Amino acid sequence: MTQAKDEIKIGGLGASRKRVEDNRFIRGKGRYVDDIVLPGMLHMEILRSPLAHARIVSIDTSKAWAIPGVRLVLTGEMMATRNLAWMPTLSYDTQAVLATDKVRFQGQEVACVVADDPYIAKDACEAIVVEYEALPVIVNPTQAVAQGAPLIRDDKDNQHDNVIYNWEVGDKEATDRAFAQADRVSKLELHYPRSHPSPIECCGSIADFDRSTSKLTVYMTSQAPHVIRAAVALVSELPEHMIRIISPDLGGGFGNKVPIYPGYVMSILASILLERPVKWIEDKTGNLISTGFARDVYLKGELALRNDGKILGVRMHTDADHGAFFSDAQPSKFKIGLMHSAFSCYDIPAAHLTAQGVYTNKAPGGVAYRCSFRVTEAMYFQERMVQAAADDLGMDQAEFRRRNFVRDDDFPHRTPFGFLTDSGQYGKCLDVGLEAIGYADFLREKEEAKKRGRLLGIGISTMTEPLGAGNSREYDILGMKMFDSAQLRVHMTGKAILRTGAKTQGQGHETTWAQIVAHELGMPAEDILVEEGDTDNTPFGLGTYASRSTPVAGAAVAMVSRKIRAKARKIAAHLLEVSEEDIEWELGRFYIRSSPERGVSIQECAMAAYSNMPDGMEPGLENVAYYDPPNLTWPFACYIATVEVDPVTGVWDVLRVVAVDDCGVRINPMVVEGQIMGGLTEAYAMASMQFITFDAQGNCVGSNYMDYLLPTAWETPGYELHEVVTPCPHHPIGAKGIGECATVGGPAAFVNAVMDAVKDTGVRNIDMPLLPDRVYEALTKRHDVSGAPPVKTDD
Ligand code: MCN
Ligand code: CUN
Repeated sequence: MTQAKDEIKIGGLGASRKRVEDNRFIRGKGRYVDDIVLPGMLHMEILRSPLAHARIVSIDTSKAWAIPGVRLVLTGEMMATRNLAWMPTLSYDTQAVLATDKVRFQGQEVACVVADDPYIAKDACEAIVVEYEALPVIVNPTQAVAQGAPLIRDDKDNQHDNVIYNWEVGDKEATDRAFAQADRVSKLELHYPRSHPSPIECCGSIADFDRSTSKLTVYMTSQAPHVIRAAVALVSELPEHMIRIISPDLGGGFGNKVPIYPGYVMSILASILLERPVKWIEDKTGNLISTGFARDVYLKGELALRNDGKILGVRMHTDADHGAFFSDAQPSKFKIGLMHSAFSCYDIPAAHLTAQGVYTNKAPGGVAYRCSFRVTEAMYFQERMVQAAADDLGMDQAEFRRRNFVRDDDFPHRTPFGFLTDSGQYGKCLDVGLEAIGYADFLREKEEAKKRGRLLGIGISTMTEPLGAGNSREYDILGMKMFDSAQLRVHMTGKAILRTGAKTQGQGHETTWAQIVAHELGMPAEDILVEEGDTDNTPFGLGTYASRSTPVAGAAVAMVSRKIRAKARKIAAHLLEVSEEDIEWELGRFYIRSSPERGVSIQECAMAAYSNMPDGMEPGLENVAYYDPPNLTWPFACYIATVEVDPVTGVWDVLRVVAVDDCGVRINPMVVEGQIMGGLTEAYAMASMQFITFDAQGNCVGSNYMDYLLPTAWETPGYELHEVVTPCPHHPIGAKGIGECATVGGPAAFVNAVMDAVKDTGVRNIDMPLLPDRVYEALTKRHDVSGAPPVKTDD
C-alpha cells in the first residue's frame, strides 16, 4: 500500500503524470523536420500528375532548367538510368518513384526540381511540360475485374489482370456445415470508405550526404526509422552503418508516416548527386492525394444463427481496393492485414474469409490509419453484422452480444480465424457501459420519443483487437522479424537516459516510458530522459504503429530495467557487506532481510557502479533488452453512443458517448484517456463527415480541408470514460495496447446508433460517412444506401 503511494509520488505506474514533451509543444518549441535548417540546404518540389491514368508521351524540362536558382530536375527516365525509377513496397510489390511509362493515379510523382528556395522549385515544376495520352480509368474493384478492363500494371511481367491476390483463411467445410444447420442467416453488405490519417504535419525529409565521410544523414517524418535505414541499405549501395535516419518531433503520424514515399527517395538521390542537403516538405494537397490512404474495402458478410441467438458460423468476403501499387504496411503473411481478427471476442465455432485485392487508378491505399493492419475494417464489419443479426432475430442487441461473448473462464481462447486470445472480461465491460449509459431508461425514452415522431437510437460496439505486432514467429515486415528493444544507461548520480527502437508521434512515450523505469527501479520519472528516433543512438526496433509500442518496446523497457536492477542488487550486497541472497527489494531500495533498516538506495548503487564496484565486476550501469513478445495483446472495448436523427433533414446529433476500455494495467491513466478521446474523435469523423472519394475520371475529391473534414471542438461530442482492468498475462507489467482501440471500435457505435434510430422505417444499412443527405435518402427513397458508390459525379 505504501509502495503504491510512493510510486505515484515518483511518477511510476498509474500516475497521471503531465506529459513532459508538452513543455516544448505548447510553447511552440517542438523541433519538426521543417524546423531544421542545414548550411547550404536546397529545396525540392514535386510535379504531380493531373490525370489518373495516362501514357507519358514526353516530358520537356528545358524551361525548368533555365530558371535561375534551379540546381536539378529529375524525371523517371533519369531515375531509370540509375535503376531507381521503381522501388520495392512493404508488401513485396513495386512502386514508381517517378513515373516512366505511365501515370497510374492522380497526384502521382512525375518529376521533381531542386532549387535554392522552395518557391523557385515550385515555379520550375510548373515550367515542366508533360504530354499525356489519357487512358481509361478504373476507380473501384468492380471496374477492376470487369471484362476488358484496362491493365493498370502493365509494367509487371506476369500481371495479366488487375487482381493482386486472392486469399482465404478459416475452415470452409465447417462453415458450410454451420450454415446448413442454421435457423436463419443474416446478411449484410458494406463499404468502409477511403479515409486519410491526415496528420497536421505533412510528410517531409532532409537528406544530407557528406562525400568526405560517405555518411548519409536523413531527417525524416518516419514512424519506423530503423526499418527505413535497413530498407535504404538494402536498395541503395550505401552500407547500413553509413546511413543515419533521424525522426525528430512528429506532428502526428496515425499510420501516414509508416511507408516509404517517393519524396524521401528523391531527396536522398538529389543530395547524393548535388552533395548538398536537400529538403522536401510536402504540402497538404500532396499529402491528401498521394500518401497513405486507408480502408476502401467492400464486404459481404453472413452470420449463421440459431433462433436462441447463438452464432454458429460466419462467412465474409472482402474486396480491397489497393490503388495503383500494393504498398500496405502489414505483416507479410497476411495479404489483407489482420482482417481475420474479426469476431475474436465472440465464441463462434466456424468461420471462413475470402479476400480479393485489386489495383485501381487511385493512390496506393491500405496503409492502416490508426489500425493494426485492417483491424478497423474487421471490427466495423463485425459490429455492424452483429447488430443486424440481433435485429433480424428480434433480440436485444446487448443480450445478443452477451450470449456470444467468450466467457471469462474460457481463456486462452482460439478465435474463429485462429488467433489466440489470452484474457478479458467482455461481459463486465458491457455491463459497465450499459449501466453508465442507463440502457433500460434510454430504451424507454426512445419508445416515448417515437410516439412524438422523434427518432432516437443507441449503438453498441464491442471488440477485442490484436495490438502489438510482434512475436517473431508469426510477424515480419519484409522479412524483418517483429520485436523491439530498449537501452538504459544509469549515470553515476542516479540520473538516466532511456532509448528505444520505437518512435513517438504524439503518444507521450517520453512521459510513459520513464514511468515504467520508475516502477521497476524506484527512480523518480523526472530523472529519466527518454530519447527515440535517431538510428545512430537508439537500439534497433520496428517502430511505432499497430499500437505495438507498449506491448513490445514498453515490455523491453521493463526488461532492461530489471537487468539493471539485477546488477544493482549485486552492488547493494557488496555495499551492505552481505550475500546477495540476503537482500530484499522495495521500490527504490535494497535492504537486508534480517535488518530492514539497513539498506541502500538505487541511486547509491548507481554511484557505486562507477566508483566502488565489487572486485571483478564490470563497471557501469547500462544495458539493453530485446523483447520478442510471446503473443499479441488483446485489449477490449465497449463503446456506446446515443443519437437523435432528424427525420426531416437527415441530420443526426450525438447525445452521449460512453467508452469502457480494458487495456490491462494503465501506465499513465491520463495519457490513456487522451488516446481514447482522440481515437473516438477520429471515429466520429469517419462515421459522420470524412470522405475521400474519386469521380469517374479518377479525380480525388477531398484534396483539401474544405472537402475533407476534420471535426473541430465544436462538432466533437463529449465522452464519458470508464475502465476495466484485466492485466495482460504475458506482458511484464500487465499492459495491453490502447493507441488505436477507439478509432477501431468507435465507428460502429455511431453508425449502429443511427441505424437503430431509423431501423423501424425499414432501413438496412447506410455506408459511412453518414452525411445528412445519405440518411435522408435512406429515410425517403431506398432502404439500403450501401456499397456506397465510390464514383461520385457532379450530376
Ligand atoms: N499507455 C499506457 N497504458 C497502457 C497502454 C498505453 O499508459 N496500458 C500509453 C503508452 O505508454 C503510450 C500511449 O498510451 O504513451 C499509447 O500507447 P500504445 O497503445 O502502446 O500505442 P503506441 O505508442 O504504439 O502508439 C501507436 C498508436 C497508433 S498505431 C496510431 S496510428 C496513433 C496512436 O497511437 N497515432 C497517434 N495514437 C496517436 N496519438 C497521437 N497523439 N498522435 C498519433 O500520431
Ligand atoms: Cu495503423 S496506423 Mo498506426 O498503426 O501507425
